[in-house]
Amino acid sequence: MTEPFVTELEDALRAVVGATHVLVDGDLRAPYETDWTRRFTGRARCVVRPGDTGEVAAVVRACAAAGAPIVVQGGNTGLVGAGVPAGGEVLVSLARLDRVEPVDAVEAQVTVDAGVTLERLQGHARAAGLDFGVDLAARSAATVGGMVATNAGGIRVLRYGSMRAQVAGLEAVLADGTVLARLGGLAKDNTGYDLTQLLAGSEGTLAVVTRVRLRLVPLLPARAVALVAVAGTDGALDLLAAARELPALSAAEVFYPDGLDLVRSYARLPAPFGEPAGAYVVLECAARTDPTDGVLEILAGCDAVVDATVASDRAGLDRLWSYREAHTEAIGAAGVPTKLDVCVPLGELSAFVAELPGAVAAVAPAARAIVFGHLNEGNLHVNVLDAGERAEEVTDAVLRLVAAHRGSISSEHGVGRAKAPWLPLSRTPQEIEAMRRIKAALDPAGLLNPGVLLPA
Ligand code: 2HG
Ligand code: ZN
Repeated sequence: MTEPFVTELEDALRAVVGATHVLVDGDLRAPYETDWTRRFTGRARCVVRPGDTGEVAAVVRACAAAGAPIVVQGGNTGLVGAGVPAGGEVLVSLARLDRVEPVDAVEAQVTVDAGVTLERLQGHARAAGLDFGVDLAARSAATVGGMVATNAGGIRVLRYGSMRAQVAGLEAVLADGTVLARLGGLAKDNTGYDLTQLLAGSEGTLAVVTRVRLRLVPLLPARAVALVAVAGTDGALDLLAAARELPALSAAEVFYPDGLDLVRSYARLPAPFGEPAGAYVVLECAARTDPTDGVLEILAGCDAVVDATVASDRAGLDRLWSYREAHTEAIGAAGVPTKLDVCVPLGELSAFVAELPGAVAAVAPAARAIVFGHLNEGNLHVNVLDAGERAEEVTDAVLRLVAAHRGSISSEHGVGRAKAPWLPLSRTPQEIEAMRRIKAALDPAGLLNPGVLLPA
C-alpha cells in the first residue's frame, strides 16, 4: 500500500467525521489497539470515530472504495480478539453512537445506539420502571452493539435468554455502505428472512450494527442471593435441579476453591464459610416481593447443601455476588490468562470438570485452570494461568475435551480470531460452507472483520 493511497483514504475519512475523529498518531491509537486482557493486539491503519449512522455508512463506503479492511469496536471488552486489529485495518469505534430514545412503555421496548453501555441502558430502563434482561460483569464498559454482535449472555440467561432474545430489531450498515433498518419491534413478523437474528451473533463479519430495538422486562425490586457450599459439581447440579422449582430464580452460577482463593486475596474478602468446600453456587431470585423464604425453603430441603449464606439487602447482595463477579479481575491480576468460554451438556459437566486439569497438565505441566461460570447453561469460563509458551496447545487440549463431551467451543463470548481455527470442532463442514456463502453474499470483498469467526 503506497503512502499517497493511505493519505487519500484518511482525507476522505476526515471529510466524513472531522479531523479530530480520525486518529493516526500511535499514542492516540494505542488504547484501541489492545484488548483489556492484554492478550490481543495489532496495529490499526487509523482509528475512525463516526458520530451517527450516516457517518458510519460514509466511512464504510470510503473504506470499500479504497479496498481497506475494517475492524469494528464497541466497548473493547470482548474476550476473543474480534474487536482489535490483526494489523493494518481501519478501526471503526462506535463509542460516539450513544443516543438513547425514550422508553416505549406500551411495547416495553427501547431503541438505543450501538455505543450505549449496558449500565446506561439498565439505568435508562429502570428510570422508566422496567429493566433489561441481560446483565454481565463488564456492564460499565460493554456496549449494546458489541453485545448484539457477539450474542452476549451473562448471569440472567437462565431467566431471559441471551442478547439475541432481547433484540426486536436493528439498524446496520452493510459492507458497501447500504443501511438496513428494521426498528419497528413488531412482536410477530413473518415476512421473510430474519436479518436481525442473522446479524445478532455474526461478530461484525456481515454488517456494522448501529442501532438496536430492545425488549425490556419487568423491574423486579426485591432480590435474594444465596452463596451455597456444595461438595462438588454433582452437588451443584443437584442444587440447581432443586432451585429450578423457584419461579423467581434469575441466576445460578458456579465457582471452585482455587478461584475463590484468588478472589479473596485480590478483593480482600473473608472466607464465606468456616470450612472450605468442593464447589460454590450463587443462586439469585428476583421478584416483586422478597423471595427469601422460597430460597430458604429450597436450601433446607436440598441434601447437596453443605453450608449457605443468604442476603437480601443491597450491601449483602453485592458482597455475595462479589465472590463470583470478581473472578475475571482477580484472575487478570494474577497473570495474562488463556480465556476459554465453553459450554457442555449438564450431564457431561462433572466429567468435564474432573478431566480438565489432566488435559491441561498433559500439554502445560505448570499451568493451572481456574473454572467458573453460568451453571444452568453448562457455560464454563476456563481461565488458564501460567501456560507460558503453551497457550495454543492448552487451547487445543481444552477445546478438544469440550468437543469430546459434545459441547460448544464458544458459549457466549464468540469465536473471534482466538478460536476461528477450532470452529470445525463445533460446526460441520456443511455448516461452515453455508456460513461462508452468506459472508460472500453480504461482504464479497471480505472487508468486515477479516479473520474473525470463519477459519482462514
Ligand atoms: C463472566 O461470566 C464473563 O464473568 C467473563 O463472561 C468470563 O473472564 C471470563 O473468562
Ligand atoms: Zn460469562
